[in-house]
Amino acid sequence: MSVVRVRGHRLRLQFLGYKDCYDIWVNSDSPFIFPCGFCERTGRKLAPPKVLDPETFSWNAYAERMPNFTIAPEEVFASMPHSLSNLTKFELNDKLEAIDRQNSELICVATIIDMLGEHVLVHFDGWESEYDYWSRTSSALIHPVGWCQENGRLLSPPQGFVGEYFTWDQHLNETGRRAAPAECFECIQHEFEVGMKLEAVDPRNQSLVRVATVSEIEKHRIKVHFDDWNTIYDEWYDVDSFDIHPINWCQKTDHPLEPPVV
Ligand code: MLZ
Repeated sequence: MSVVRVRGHRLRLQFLGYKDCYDIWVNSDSPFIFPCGFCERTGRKLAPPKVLDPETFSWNAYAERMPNFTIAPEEVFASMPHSLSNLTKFELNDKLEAIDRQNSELICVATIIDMLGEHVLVHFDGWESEYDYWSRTSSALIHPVGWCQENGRLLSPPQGFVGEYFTWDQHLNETGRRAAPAECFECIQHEFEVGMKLEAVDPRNQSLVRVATVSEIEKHRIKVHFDDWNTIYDEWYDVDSFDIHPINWCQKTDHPLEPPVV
């Protein structure tokens, strides 16, 4: 990716060779941005710029061909030392029960398939990777094996499961994996309350951060109302979202803040 704009603490990133409609905004200390060479160093697959061959892509050769191209120095990546080691108690391939973020009424059989610092990548057994998400270990989205049974909730079995009813014992046996131990999960209760003020990224124009108010709370997410905007624009954010900030965050990080409209 390429940095195409800097706004205070936030960066607009463009996928090299792709249209700007795919651009994303991140905080400059995001744990999900890495220096060139990170994938090679850590055995991860790097998707190269559009039309280039993933087998032969090299950053140095690419930089030589492109005018005005500089490689971001390692020291600008605040989270890098964190990302290089596993700071959680999970191990790769541990099994768990996790909320499907796209169908938040479903709690499903899942596996940890990657780890970065304080984050784990949750994959749903038998499903395509489109449902995968990175989660903090403190998130209320993830639970240990047996949580649904203890809490009287229905557990969605892996896609393609055939049999009368799903049991973890059998699934762990068949996959040869362990259940993530309970101490991996350090679910922290959030302290948001309805009416609290905050600063939130506008999901419709991600370059903007607006004055906002918590309008509803759930266990793992809050509904955010943008002050003086119609409630149809209210938006849900996970409590650990990187796009919600305490008041005065914009001022402290030298980012413009959009005030209420009136
Ligand atoms: N309605 C969807 C639900 C998918 C749930 C996936 N959970 C990981 C479907 O059946 O495709």
